[in-house]
Amino acid sequence: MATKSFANDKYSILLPTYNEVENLPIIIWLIVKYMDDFGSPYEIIIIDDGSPDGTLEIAQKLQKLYGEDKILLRPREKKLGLGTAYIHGIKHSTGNFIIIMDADLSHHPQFIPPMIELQRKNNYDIVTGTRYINGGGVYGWDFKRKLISRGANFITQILLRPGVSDLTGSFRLYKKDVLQRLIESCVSKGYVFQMEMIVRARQFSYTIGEVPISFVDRVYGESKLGGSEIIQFIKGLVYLFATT
Ligand SMILES: Nc1nc2c(ncn2[C@@H]2O[C@H](COP(=O)(O)OP(=O)(O)O)[C@@H](O)[C@H]2O)c(=O)[nH]1
Ligand SMILES: [Mg+2]
Repeated sequence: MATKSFANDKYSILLPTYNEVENLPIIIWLIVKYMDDFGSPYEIIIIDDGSPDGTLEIAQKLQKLYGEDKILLRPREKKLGLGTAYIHGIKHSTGNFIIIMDADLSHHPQFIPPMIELQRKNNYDIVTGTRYINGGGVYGWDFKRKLISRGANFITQILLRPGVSDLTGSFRLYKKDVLQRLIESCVSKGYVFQMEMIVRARQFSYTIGEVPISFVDRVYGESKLGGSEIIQFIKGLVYLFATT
């Protein structure tokens, strides 16, 4: 068997931000530390949606500090939602792999190298971080939030049998062409979007690997999950159940 060379692989890390002024310098520092150590080429694309807290100004300072080849700024005028933020980021990416993660420090960059290694080992189309198997975990969430997340995963497992343990997580590595095709085929907005991506991936017979991650609730800033998101999720689930 010929060994595949990974020398041409480049990783585009998409960081959507809305009011992450405290978190951004730390997450960037950590990504740079772990990716420089790992040694593969990468870029970080920050998609800020007009955060009123000055996230973009901090991002500009970080760009000066780390360099324009490493940090790309692709801001938008106003808050247009996560789904379109990803599409916007992909458009400007130069890597053949895309990593999607939150900027609020819930997703620790230490898990990026194991995700890349697992992808390489099995040539997976997608590797997703999982909080729900083999040493993964959730820290800092109250009972209600844990119940919502577990409940959403549990119901989806029963209805759609996607064979992946964490459907609502958003810390993932994708082959770029795979992500593009998935995003084009997804209809939902909001939190259900992450789940639909996995369900569609199964439909297209993409292969998916899982890396256990510990998810830590944000310390700074506010979550954007509200009651309407839960309703949206249930609607999306019923839709997928009826159509896939
Ligand atoms: N660009 C952009 N980023 C967003 C938007 N909504 C949330 N984010 C970012 O997406 C990530 C996840 O959001 P968060 O509120 O932490 O969701 P939660 O972890 O599920 O509570 C964070 O990095 C946010 O700053 C948006 O409308 N536009
Ligand atoms: Mg968060």
